[in-house]
Amino acid sequence: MFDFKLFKKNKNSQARLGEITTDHGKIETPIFMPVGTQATVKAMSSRELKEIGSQIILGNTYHLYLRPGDDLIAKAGGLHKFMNWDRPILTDSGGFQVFSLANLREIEEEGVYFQSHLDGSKHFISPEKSMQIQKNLGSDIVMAFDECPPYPAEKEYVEKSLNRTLRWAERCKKEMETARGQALFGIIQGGVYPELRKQSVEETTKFDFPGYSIGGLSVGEPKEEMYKMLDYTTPLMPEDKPRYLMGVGTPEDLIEGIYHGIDMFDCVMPTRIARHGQIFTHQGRKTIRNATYKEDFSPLDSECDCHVCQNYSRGYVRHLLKRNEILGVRLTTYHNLYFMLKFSEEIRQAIKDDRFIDFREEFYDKYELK
Ligand code: PRF
Ligand code: ZN
Repeated sequence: MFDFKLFKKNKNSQARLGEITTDHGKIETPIFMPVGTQATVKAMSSRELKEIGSQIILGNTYHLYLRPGDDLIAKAGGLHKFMNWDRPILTDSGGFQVFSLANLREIEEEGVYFQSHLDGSKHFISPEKSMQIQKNLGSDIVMAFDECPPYPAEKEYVEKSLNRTLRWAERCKKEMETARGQALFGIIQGGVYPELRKQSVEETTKFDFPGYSIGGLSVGEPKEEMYKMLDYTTPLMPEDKPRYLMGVGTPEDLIEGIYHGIDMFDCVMPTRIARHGQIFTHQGRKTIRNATYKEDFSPLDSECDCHVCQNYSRGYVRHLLKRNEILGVRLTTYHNLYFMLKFSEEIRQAIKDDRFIDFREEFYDKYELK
């Protein structure tokens, strides 16, 4: 079971309001998806994830295949059961992680040979293998096995890679024919070359996937370049399918992505910076570890109504972080994820009320960009 309904389109931008239905429930879009690489959103229990309103989380083929192994997770009854998460899960295919983490990778037509970033052991992942792993995990949304070229990369290389990704997409689709209740998303590549993005959209959509993601962005190119590519690419994509911008998800990226018609985002940033003592506020990012906050007994963000902001002060959280107390990281993670989810909800409400453009303006007026 997989369905996408488009409820509303914003008049003065490409922002959209929609809803995805999966076997594990519905997802309102636009949405931010917390990242749970190792079958856990770091520092968050599934009860807390529900408490802050997470509708869908992300898992990673590459990491779970290496440890604890997808066969073990299958034995446990799938990833949902293994990690006690009964709402939707999206899994990335491993392609991107192999390219960014593994050592000595070798890309061939058949698939990718690589050595584990953990112990150097040798492995091979093909489109078929990635699909088999994701079938074992039992995620609701499965990503095609693609190649994400680095930035910068020669146009010739990006084109070659793009065509291989297309041939891999076909193999992924074939392998998923036997899967039930799992929707396979195609991935648009093409680097920062408009003609290649266009070709990728045209060829990938021929497979009629239930959803499409934009990959290969936020890989080191300037932000302006990423927004330019979005501006060019999303209007070429089918209106009636969800659009997912992979690995992108700061507050400002959400605003700009949604402005350009993106429905789904994921990013490790909110949880990663939380572990380094940084928090989101309506005024921008703040490093709560800094001495400035030593005697600050106000909430992390005075405009946030999360459990942490209602009950703990900046000074206290700073003390916990400085002492490396486990609770410190739990509290900053909880707040940062709540911030992203509440922010998504406010954007959905703004689209509903026909005031997305005003909302965007108000955000930039207040939020200090670094
Ligand atoms: N492909 C896949 N996963 C990804 C990316 C990609 O291009 C990116 C790029 N931002 C993040 N995660 N499969
Ligand atoms: Zn808060």
